[in-house]
Amino acid sequence: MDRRLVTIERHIAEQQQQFPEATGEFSRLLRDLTLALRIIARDVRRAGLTDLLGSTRVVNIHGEEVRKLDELAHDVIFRAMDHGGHLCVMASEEAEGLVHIPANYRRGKYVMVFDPLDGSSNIDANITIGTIFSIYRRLDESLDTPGTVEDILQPGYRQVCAGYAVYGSSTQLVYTTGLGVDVFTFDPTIGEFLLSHPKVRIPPRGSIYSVNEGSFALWDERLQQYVTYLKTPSPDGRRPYSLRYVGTAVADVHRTLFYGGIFMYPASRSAPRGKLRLIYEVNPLAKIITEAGGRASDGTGNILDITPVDIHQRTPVFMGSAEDVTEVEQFLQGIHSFQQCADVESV
Ligand code: P6P
Repeated sequence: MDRRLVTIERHIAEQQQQFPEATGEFSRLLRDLTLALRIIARDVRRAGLTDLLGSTRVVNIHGEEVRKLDELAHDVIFRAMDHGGHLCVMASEEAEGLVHIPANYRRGKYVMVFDPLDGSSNIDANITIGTIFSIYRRLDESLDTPGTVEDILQPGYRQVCAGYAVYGSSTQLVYTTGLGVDVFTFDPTIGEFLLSHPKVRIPPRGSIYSVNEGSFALWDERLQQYVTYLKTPSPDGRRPYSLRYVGTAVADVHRTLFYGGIFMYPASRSAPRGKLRLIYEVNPLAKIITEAGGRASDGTGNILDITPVDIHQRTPVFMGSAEDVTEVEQFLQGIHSFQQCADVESV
C-alpha cells in the first residue's frame, strides 16, 4: 500500500510533467471526468434510498431495458464533459449514434467513448457495477469541426487513456495513460480519490477462471475442452481452477487484475460475436489489463489491434494473465487439446 497521500488531481498533474508538450488540456479533461464519476458514485450509493432503482421502462438500441441509473450516469457524464472544450465527439452505450458537442461550446482534440453503467442488470440486487471509458486523439488535430464516426472507430492501441470506476465495497478508479496502471480509492469523507495501489501488475498466471458457464453447451467444442481442462485436477496441484463470476464485466476484470486468472465472454450459438462491446467496454478493459502485463485476445489475436467497423460492435473476449490467455488461444486454435494435456487425475 502506498503511504503517500496523493489525490488523483495531483497524480494527473505529476504525470503531465512527463509530457513536455502537454498543454494541460488532457489534465483538465480527466478532472472533469473524475467529477462525473464522483457524482455517479454518490447516486449509486444512494440508489436504494432515492428510488433510482428499477427501470425507466425504456428499451435502448440494444433491446435492453434502460435502468434509471444507466440514464442518469449517461446524463451526468455528458453534462460534465460537453462544455470543457476538450472533446470533439463522444460515443456511449446509451446512445445509438454519435454524441455531439453542443454547437455553442468549443470543441477540443480528444474523443471519449464510455459505458456509463456496466452491469446495470445487477443494480437492483446491489451487486458491483461500474463505469468504463476510453480517450483517443481525433484523427486530424488541425480540425475544430465536429468529430466524425471515423474518430470513434479507432483501434484500441490508439487509446491515450483508458480506465474504469468500480462501485463496490469501496469506489475505486483504475486508469492508465500508458505509464502503468494506477488505482485510486474514493474517500467520501473528503470527496477525494486517493492513490492506493500504484503501478498494479497482473500475475503471469492465475488460478481463477471467470465465465458464464451456463452457456457451456452453446460453446465451440475447443472452448469446452479448455474449461474442462481447467476443472481437471493436475498432479502439480495447479488445477483445478476456481470459478468466480459476478456478471458485471468491470467487476470480474477488476478481480482478475488483482488476483490473476482469466475472464472470458466467448462467442456462442446464441451470441455469435459474444456479448461485450468492443469500443467502450472491451478496449478500455483490454488496455488496462495489457498495461498491467496481461493479455487481451478475441481468441485469434490481440483485441487492441482490431479496427472497429461499427460503434456498437461486439467481440468475443479472453483477458487476464498472459499465460492463461495464451493457453486458451492454443486450445481455440487446436494447438492444445484436452487429451494431449490431460494429466492423471490422481489427487
Ligand atoms: P451474462 C452486464 O449486463 C454485462 O453487459 C457485462 O457487464 C457482463 O460481463 C455481462 O453482461 C454478463 O452477461 O450473459 O453472463 O449475464
